[in-house]
Amino acid sequence: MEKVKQDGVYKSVCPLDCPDQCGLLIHKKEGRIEKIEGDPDHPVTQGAICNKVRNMKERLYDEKRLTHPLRRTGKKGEGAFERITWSEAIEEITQRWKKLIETEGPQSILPYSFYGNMGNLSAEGMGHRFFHYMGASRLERTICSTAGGVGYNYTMGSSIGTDPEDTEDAKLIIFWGINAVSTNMHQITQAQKARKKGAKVVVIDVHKNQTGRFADWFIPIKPGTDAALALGMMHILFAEDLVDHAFMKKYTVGRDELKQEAASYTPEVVSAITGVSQKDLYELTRMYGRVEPAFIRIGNGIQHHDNGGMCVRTIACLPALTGQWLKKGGGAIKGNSAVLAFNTTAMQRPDLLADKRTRAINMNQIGEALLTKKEPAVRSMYVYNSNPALVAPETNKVHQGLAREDLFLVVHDMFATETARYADIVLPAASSFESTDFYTSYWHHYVQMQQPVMEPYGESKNNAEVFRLLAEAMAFDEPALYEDDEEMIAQAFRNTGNKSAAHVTLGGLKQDHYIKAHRSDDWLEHLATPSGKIELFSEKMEKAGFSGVPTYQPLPDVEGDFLFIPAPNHHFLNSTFAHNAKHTKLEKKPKAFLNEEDANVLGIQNDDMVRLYNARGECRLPASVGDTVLSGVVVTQGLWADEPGMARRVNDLTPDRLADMGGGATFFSGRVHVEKAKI
Ligand SMILES: Nc1nc2c(c(=O)[nH]1)N[C@H]1C(S)=C(S)[C@@H](COP(=O)(O)OP(=O)(O)OC[C@H]3O[C@@H](n4cnc5c(=O)[nH]c(N)nc54)[C@H](O)[C@@H]3O)O[C@H]1N2
Ligand SMILES: Nc1nc2c(c(=O)[nH]1)N[C@H]1C(S)=C(S)[C@@H](COP(=O)(O)OP(=O)(O)OC[C@H]3O[C@@H](n4cnc5c(=O)[nH]c(N)nc54)[C@H](O)[C@@H]3O)O[C@H]1N2
Ligand code: SF4
Ligand SMILES: [Mo]
Repeated sequence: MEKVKQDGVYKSVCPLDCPDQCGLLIHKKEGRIEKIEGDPDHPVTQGAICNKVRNMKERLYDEKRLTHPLRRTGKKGEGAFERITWSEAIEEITQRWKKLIETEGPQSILPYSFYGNMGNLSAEGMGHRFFHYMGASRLERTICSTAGGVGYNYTMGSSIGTDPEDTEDAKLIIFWGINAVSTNMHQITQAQKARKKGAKVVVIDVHKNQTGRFADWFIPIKPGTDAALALGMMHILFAEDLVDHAFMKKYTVGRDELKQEAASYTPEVVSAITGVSQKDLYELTRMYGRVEPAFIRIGNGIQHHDNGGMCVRTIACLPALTGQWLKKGGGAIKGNSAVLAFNTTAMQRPDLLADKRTRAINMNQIGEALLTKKEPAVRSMYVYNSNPALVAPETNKVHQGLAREDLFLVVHDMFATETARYADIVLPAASSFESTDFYTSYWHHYVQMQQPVMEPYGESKNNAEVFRLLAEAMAFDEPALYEDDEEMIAQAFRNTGNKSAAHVTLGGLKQDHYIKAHRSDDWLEHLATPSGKIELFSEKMEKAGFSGVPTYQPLPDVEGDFLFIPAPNHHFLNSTFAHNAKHTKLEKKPKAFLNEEDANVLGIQNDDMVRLYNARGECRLPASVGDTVLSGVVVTQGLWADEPGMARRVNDLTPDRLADMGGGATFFSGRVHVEKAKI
């Protein structure tokens, strides 16, 4: 293992679940990290980082950080614990698991994890091997972008799009359902460069937030109606012959079917559905049809809806109609992870799972899974890299499930999160800066390596280390469970089946730090769709029970008067930083954005406390009244820490219905009632 770096300045990488995956410089003095800044040598992020991570030091050395294992002494959820040693913790966990495996079978144990640390060893590595070998229930990791991912793949074959470094050459940039000023700041930097060269920036969103304010033209839209807008654009593109026939002939299948479908989406129909005026629809479409290169940044917001998969599948067709994929900087990005695809099979070793029929539980319905006790009941859960008590839909249900007396809960985290409060055993997690790992961005095309730059904080250990200890105590006799970090990284880049990353090796990463994938110039000719082309019509979709051509499906109209969009905020990253004083101070306070017409009707003024409620629960937040949202819409920002007496857990209100594709989450398709709070 590499020795921890001593005083000096070291290259590092941001571990957070953020597309930018910035290169960092860590300044170490007298054994402590004294400053974190951007690395000017990183080809894409070029030394600029967000405020969150500039203040990351406060989080790494926060006095609330866990330093040693804990055992619960009070009631579940109370947060009363006593200190125990690592060997006591490992012994207790494995004794309980051995017994459960004997009496109820390994599927009574469920790992629950996400990308709290995007390192691939952390999130895609030993945990998978360990639980596969055990035969535990599997987790469908669907909370973030699967609906849109599946939808995009129906059109384009895989998660591949424009190289973001080229987008400064675009002349039209559309941010579609993405709050990029907060969530993808270097795409904004590219837009600024493009703008200096004459580009126009359009933002299509349900909330005029920082990104809407950055736009040259902000187009407000009714939530969940974007597929109709895209179809309306296609209608006009075909009608006015603004399409690129030669491109479509060579690179697509299904243009006649699409043209026919789009015919019914007249400007009149589309305007009524979306709330976008016919005039604006024509103007947007003609701009998109005539200005090139035109680039669309497809965000996560449009796919956290019941119809989110189809929505992304539909928008992803637009660049093919106008041939933008061949213009440098044109096209679209939903994600780019296929460009850096590594050998996940070698990392996760699904072959270790003896029973291939082992059940899988959708993480979006974790509350339901804990409460309904489908056979075999989940009797133990091991949570790492995630905080389901705050981030999952229908958190009221999740809390009830976590409070079950017969659930043996282990939480491995850097902080005593809302989830950890229910744990029987809490394990302290080492941060990414205390670990070895490799990072592949899902936006830019670079892979980076992290080597330890900080001593483990207290007794904390990283994810892989804990799984090795657990494997030993379980007496698991499988060499793959004991491999070291560097061996695993080396394996990740062997036999990847991905030519773009064929030159990436462990040695190379150690030496060069930033390695770019080489996407072949003719990538558009070898897409991973069944036809190898861009599929405007998809037989595969028909077989899966969808319409083969893009189509618009309205959101279900149930549960409340207002569509409720609980989006992320600027200074937190999901619930990460929500517990850190510095970041909450910067973010100030949660707000519920309301349209002033609605507020007038309800007698609500700026800063009044409002009560948002539906059959699932309620929240109380200060109102922000204005014209940033359309009438009939309420937007909040951020997953705020759950403090006693403060009803601000927005996910108490969100539905655990699944999206149309990939079992994705529908965070933004819920509805609420709104009233002035009586306090
Ligand atoms: N600061 C910060 N950065 C983050 C995160 C964070 O929490 N904070 N989270 C990270 C993660 S895990 C992810 S997945 C990404 C997500 O980042 P984004 O891709 O930006 O996605 P969201 O922020 O979920 O939603 C984006 C926008 O979609 C809008 N929206 C919601 N519904 C609709 C709709 O029906 N139509 C349209 N047109 N717009 C709609 C919302 O108002 C919001 O402005 O950001 C990452 N980066
Ligand atoms: N209302 C609403 N809810 C949402 C969203 C939304 O837009 N609106 N966004 C959704 C999306 S897109 C996502 S991706 C999910 C994200 O949900 P989560 O993946 O749960 O993200 P975080 O809340 O950031 O929690 C990550 C946890 O991992 C811990 N952690 C960090 N590094 C390590 C490590 O190395 N080891 C271990 N063991 N733990 C570590 C952190 O301390 C933190 O507690 O939230 C979803 N929830
Ligand atoms: S959170 Fe995103 S923008 Fe901020 S430093 Fe990390 S990768 Fe860069
Ligand atoms: Mo996400």
